[in-house]
Amino acid sequence: MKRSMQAAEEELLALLEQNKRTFLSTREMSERLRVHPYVVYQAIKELRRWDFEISSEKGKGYKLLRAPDLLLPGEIKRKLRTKVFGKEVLSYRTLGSTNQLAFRLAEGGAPEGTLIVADEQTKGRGRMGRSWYSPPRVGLWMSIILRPDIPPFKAPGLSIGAGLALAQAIGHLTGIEAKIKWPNDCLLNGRKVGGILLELSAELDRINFVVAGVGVNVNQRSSDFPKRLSSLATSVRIEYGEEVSRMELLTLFLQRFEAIYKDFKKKGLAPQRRLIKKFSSLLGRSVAVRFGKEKIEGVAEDIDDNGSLVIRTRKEKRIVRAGEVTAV
Ligand code: BT5
Repeated sequence: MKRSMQAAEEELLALLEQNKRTFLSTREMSERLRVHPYVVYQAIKELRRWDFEISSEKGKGYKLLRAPDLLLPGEIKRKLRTKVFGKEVLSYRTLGSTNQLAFRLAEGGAPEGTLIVADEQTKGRGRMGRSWYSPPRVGLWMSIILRPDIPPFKAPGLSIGAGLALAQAIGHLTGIEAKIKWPNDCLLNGRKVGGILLELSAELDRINFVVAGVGVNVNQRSSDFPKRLSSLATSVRIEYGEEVSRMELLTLFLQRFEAIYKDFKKKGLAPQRRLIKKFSSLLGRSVAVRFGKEKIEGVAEDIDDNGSLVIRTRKEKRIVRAGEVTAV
């Protein structure tokens, strides 16, 4: 399995950053960090794998030349103002899917709030076997482990809660009004900028854990998207016109999501009602919803406290827990 960024590497990095003008020898670093020289050697190798440019000169040692824009665990923990989310952080250069790893870790007992981030995903997944395009360094590809004491049928509301947190975080950072599109999309100017994937381990009446996977296109240019996505997808940078800090967006999102999650466990989405209405791209519009083999048409009237969509058809009111919606 791939390795997460380790504490030794982050400590070494901090040392190199403090001494940007001078070379540091392996011996000096090993003494200052109180680790074996071999650990220093391995850590340098790993940092180079993460694209840190580190020059080395015989007899002199190592010097940091350039650091890439990364989401490192130590920095995330330092910047986050949360109580539970991100107290444990695992950060990977590349992973198949953060959700897949999070699920395995949760099965092994990882605590609530554990955050897994990857710079790139090679098998990023969407719902129903679809794939999620997750190229290196330009997006937020992350999963959070949650252990809410709620019945499983209430879990879909977490997807709306996460979508709302994301829309608010993007709005806060850029001033652009992002929208949530039931059940799991976040839109900027009508195009998909983010998606949520909830995966559940549950018994009939109780949840063991939920993995909340969140993908956000942050710094892609239009030309970075493959053709099949170019008319559907966008990034924060494309709409805002400037590169934005992934770290800042990550921390804003997690802080907001933690607050919504805390309320959600006690009262569902009720406390967010007003905001959901404000941010929703569908409410009040004529829509068609597909779920399984069924399709219904009507007006999207509301999102209830459990995150279900309430549709007013010509004959009746229908409550839909999951599905695909299109505006008609
Ligand atoms: C989603 O699925 O929107 C959920 C996406 C969740 C991704 C995160 S990333 C971190 C975590 N780890 C994972 O492995 N996944 C989660 P869905 O509603 O099924 O939408 C998938 C569809 O969105 C695809 O079929 C494409 O049409 C489109 N799509 C794929 N990649 C995209 C991207 N980067 N930006 C916008 N749209 C994309």
